[in-house]
Amino acid sequence: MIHFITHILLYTLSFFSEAQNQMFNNQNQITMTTQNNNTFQLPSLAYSYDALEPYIDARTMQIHYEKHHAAYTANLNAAVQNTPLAQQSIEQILASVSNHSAAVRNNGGGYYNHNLFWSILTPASLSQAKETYEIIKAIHTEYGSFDEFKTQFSQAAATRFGSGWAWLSVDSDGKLFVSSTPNQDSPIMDVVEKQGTPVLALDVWEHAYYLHYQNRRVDYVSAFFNVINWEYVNELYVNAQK
Ligand code: MN3
Repeated sequence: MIHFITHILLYTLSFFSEAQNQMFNNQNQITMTTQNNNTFQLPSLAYSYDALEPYIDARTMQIHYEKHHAAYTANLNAAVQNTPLAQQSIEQILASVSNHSAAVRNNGGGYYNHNLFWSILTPASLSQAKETYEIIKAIHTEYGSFDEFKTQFSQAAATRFGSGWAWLSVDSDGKLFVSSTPNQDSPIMDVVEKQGTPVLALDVWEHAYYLHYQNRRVDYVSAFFNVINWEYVNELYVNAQK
């Protein structure tokens, strides 16, 4: 009898924790694009600070999220407060960013880019580029091989002078393209050379890697490929095709 009760209890607990994870994930996705009371919220992370070790270290993650991302969020809120922008989504704001202040461009970009960056990362044990994913099929079609895509993306990340980002995005014809942007600019902004919907992002600001990698940006870029959440990148790719 006790054995039976223990069994039921364990089953109930595992069900509850599954439901909680689901809730956590959903919340994470929702906060990416919405606001509460016209205030942009720092999204919750779906993993702990040390979950991406040894590729991205816990101290870098903590400072990056709690200090850098939190500052972009606070500064964005300050920049849009009491303006019509406070009623818009971050995607809407950035799509017409050429009309807005440098504070909106830099902090709005910083807010959006980091939201995306955290969501496309996952512990190495869960990082799987499955051949059945539409995004992986498209990478093969577009670049000939996964390795060729990796080379082009890594080159974009390595050669971005100073601070910025490397991207894989979907253009208006539904095709993939690799690009890089300076500072906190992003492919969804109307100020970049080529606009698109980003599905993969890599932060190459020194604050993203210097504690662990110092000047070795190339090693950080290569490590990044171990902690990509391809399942979610695939979801973004499929949505971008609609
Ligand atoms: Mn950053």
